[in-house]
Amino acid sequence: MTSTTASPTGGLITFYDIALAPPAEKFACSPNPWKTRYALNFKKTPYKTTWVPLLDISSVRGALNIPASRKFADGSPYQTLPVISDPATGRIVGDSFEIATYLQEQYPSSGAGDLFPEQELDFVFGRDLALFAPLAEAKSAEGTAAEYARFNKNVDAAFSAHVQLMAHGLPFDPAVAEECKAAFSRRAGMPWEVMRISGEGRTKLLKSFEEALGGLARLYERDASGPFLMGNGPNYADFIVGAWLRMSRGTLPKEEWEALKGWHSGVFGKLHEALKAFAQMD
Ligand SMILES: N[C@@H](CCC(=O)N[C@@H](CS)C(=O)NCC(=O)O)C(=O)O
Repeated sequence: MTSTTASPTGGLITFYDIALAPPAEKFACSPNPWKTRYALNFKKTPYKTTWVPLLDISSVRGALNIPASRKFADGSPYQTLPVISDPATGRIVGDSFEIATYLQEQYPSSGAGDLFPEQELDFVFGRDLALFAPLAEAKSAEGTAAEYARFNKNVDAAFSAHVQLMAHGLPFDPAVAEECKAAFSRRAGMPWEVMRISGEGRTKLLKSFEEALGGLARLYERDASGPFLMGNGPNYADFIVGAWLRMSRGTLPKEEWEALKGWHSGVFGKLHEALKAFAQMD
């Protein structure tokens, strides 16, 4: 478990999200923190956001004394956000999936209710990924949450396989942009400029992205009333997809984001629009 317990004190939950270009609220597009923001807003659990600059994540998370939730391919710890710290219980939780299961267990009937209603989430992205840091397994998932954990991993994989379309669109803080690019290049083991994809390669990868999202779109077509997987109310599975749509919106060139919203009968555009009701920031 990527969590720890301190003494309960009372007060608001602190939610740690990644600050990219200022103002942080405008450019927030990190998918895992977005999953948490959607979940917190759904649960209506009062919280305040601490914006952590990308290059400060290791020191901020390190000071919270929780283990890393991911590892780099060489086995060394990869310090990530989101993290929440809940003074009502003293719990500090440092993995988006574990945060969602924590909120459900701790605040079962708060806000809009159940984050994990029972449903089949049979979306599989079968391709092997050569990522600089393998995707994390959610260890704590049991019961209905286990189905969501599998879904989380497959959705993460489908989007991560196409993240090269997004990397050069990341809205870095101009004051530290060069350091951020250098950090990403180091991890990926290639110069920043080599990570850029354009021309025919880009057209092919976009096509692959659209196809990869086809299986996901079919789940959205199950309940034609939409815009969410189970009709007119969202659950954590919608937040997983919606969080990656936030990343796509924040990093893809405008015309590609507009196209994505229209793929597969517009299910993703409609989902993104409907999730705005759960996207408020403090
Ligand atoms: N398994 C973790 C993964 C978190 C994760 O990968 N976070 C990314 C942002 S979406 C991060 O913190 N990246 C920081 C960096 O790349 O330096 C979770 O679900 O919370």
